[in-house]
Amino acid sequence: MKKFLAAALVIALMALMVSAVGAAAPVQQEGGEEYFVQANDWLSKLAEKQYGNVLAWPVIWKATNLKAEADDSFVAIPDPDVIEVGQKLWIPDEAAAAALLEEFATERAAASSVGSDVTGELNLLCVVQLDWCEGQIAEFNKLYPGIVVNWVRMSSGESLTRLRNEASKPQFDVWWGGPVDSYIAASQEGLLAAYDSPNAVNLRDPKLMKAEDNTWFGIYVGSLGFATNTNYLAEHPELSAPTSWDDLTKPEWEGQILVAHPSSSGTSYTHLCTNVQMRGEEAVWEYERALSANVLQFTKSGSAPARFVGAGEAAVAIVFSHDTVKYIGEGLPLELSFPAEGTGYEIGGTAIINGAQHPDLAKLWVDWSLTPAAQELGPKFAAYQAPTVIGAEASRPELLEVNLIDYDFEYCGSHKKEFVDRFTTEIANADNLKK
Ligand code: S7P
Repeated sequence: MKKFLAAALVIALMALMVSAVGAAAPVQQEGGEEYFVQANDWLSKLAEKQYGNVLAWPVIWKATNLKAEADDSFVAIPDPDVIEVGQKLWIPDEAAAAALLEEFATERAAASSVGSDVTGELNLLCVVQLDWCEGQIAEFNKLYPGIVVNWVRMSSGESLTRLRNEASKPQFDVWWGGPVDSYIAASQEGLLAAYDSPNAVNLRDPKLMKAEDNTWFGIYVGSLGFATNTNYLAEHPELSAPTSWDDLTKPEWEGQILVAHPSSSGTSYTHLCTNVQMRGEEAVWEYERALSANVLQFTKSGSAPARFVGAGEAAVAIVFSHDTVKYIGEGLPLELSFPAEGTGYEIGGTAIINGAQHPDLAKLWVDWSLTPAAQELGPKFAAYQAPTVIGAEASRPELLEVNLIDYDFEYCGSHKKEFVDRFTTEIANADNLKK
């Protein structure tokens, strides 16, 4: 009996060890390894760790999807921006990854080898929603089929940090999307190249919508609002969707608010700088402290709160109104509302990176971004921001027909580091941000 118990214990221990290995450590196999997603992993981060190249993230995405076709212990990843803790990925080894990257590049070049004869590679840092990044690049490739666009999606603040870290050896050629506050900060730090785009004449309001020194250009406009879960409202008839910034600090929303962290997210920085301008540089911290008492969690990405609120994880998200419209279109139970006393708005930007390896192709991207044809593509990819150029019409004009404050982009851009640092030290640190 004793012997049997000892054997059973050994077997149980072995089983425990196997599952512990399966839960975290990579499982090496021929051509690559299995990897189980940990908290705060995302594909570009894994690609950087594994291959020293953030732009190699599609390798892990596509290799995992390929595995899932033949092996049902893998689950296909429909949206590369969403991977779950514990999910099994396939990480090809360096040789397999290099071969896959070459295969993708050849496929993309061959898929459209007609039309303009411009050829080369363009490294794009994309900040808007993933489907828009993908769609816009595919449309660019219809015009410039010989240009292979390598790209990665990052949140605004995260992309600014990346550009700062790479300043001496930039990996990206062009930055596309995200509020211009970050572009203004980047320009002041010498991270952006001036370019006198011939298409800047298309801008509706050049004084507001481009840098005086041509280091950035505005490509869309969007207002900040609240997204509230309608099921939650139905279950709590005493509540209604917030219509004031101060509503968010009321006790009935305790633990029910989601917003991103301003260090990583441009959306959240727009929220912070909106309140700085409305309340003043000192009173704002009192407000942010009261608000943070009701915040369930600060996320990394600005639009994620609307997705999570739509899934019922919390009741109210502070997000750009066009992102709420996108999620309502996808069937999430959300109601859009705005603070009646005034809300902030963004001008989304684009810029060429100082020291870009492919500046001529970056110029093509920027020129194209300032055409009505390029700007009217947004709704095709569920992006409902308003265009900045004459000749392109807003798909959802009502999103800007709200009480907008006179948002001072220069002021917010110049003070970005100071306000974000203060938020991080006094209100909430940026550890364990939820993607
Ligand atoms: O595409 C939607 C959008 O909301 O994404 C940008 C946003 O800043 C990126 O997300 P983060 O908040 O995570 O930085 C906006 O510019 C854009 O309108």
